[in-house]
Amino acid sequence: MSAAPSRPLVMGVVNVTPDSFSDGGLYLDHEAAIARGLEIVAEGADMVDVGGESTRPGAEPVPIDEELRRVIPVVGALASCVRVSIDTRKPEVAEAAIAAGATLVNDVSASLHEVVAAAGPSVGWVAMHMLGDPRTMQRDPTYDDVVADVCEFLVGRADAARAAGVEEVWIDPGIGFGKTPSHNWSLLRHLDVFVSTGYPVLLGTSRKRFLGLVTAASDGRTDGELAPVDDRLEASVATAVWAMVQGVRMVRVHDVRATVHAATVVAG
Ligand code: HH2
Repeated sequence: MSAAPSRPLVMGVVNVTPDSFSDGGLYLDHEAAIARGLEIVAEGADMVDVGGESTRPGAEPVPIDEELRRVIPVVGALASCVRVSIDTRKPEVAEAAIAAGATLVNDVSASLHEVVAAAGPSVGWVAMHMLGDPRTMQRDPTYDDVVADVCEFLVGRADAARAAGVEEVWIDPGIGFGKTPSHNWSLLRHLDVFVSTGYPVLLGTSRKRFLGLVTAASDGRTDGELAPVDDRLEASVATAVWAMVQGVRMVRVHDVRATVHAATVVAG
């Protein structure tokens, strides 16, 4: 594995699921998932994020055994050629993925820091903010001040992880996880608040619904229609650039090659 580049980092997504909002069903087969992982490494991904449970709004939880069956062979196969992160909310899956070679736990529940601490200093942790759980999170999400509330929550979780002994701690405001489009835009406009905490910031906007809305509006559709997920590349790269310019250190994306090009431009 090569040393980390000086540009902002790009985490490429491989969802080993039947139902993820963007790539659901494409990589459910282990061979297809591993091939996709290798493809995005060739495209320049610094890390591959392997997930076995969709967390899109309304998604039902996946049983532990099924999530393990989906992800562990993929983590094991990719870990010898790239840094692998495991996208999970389950301690059992995090532990098994670490044993298989994952060195980052991408935790959308921000609750697994003790599992990560027990794994020792070679394993890092991403604390992401989500309001409630995927089944209910988009039912009228409400905040006093979305930027302050989310940032306060994340710093509390990150401080707890550091106190427990986790050395590498990332924070992620969780775009689309219990947020209206207006909340998402507020968070994007104030990423500097998260950057100024001193914790490295990860951001995932890639192909998300709110970008489907602006893309459709930009095409002249004003009826709340969404652009299809495979027509959200420009909007996704635009938000990645926006984030990187504000100091976000890693973006989580489906379109790796275009985002690596953008990150290289941002680094100058
Ligand atoms: N978004 C998704 C999943 N995991 N992890 C972090 N840290 N940040 C994110 O914004 C984030 C995440 C949702 O995207 P995807 O995995 O493509 O979809 P699904 O949840 O339907 O599998």
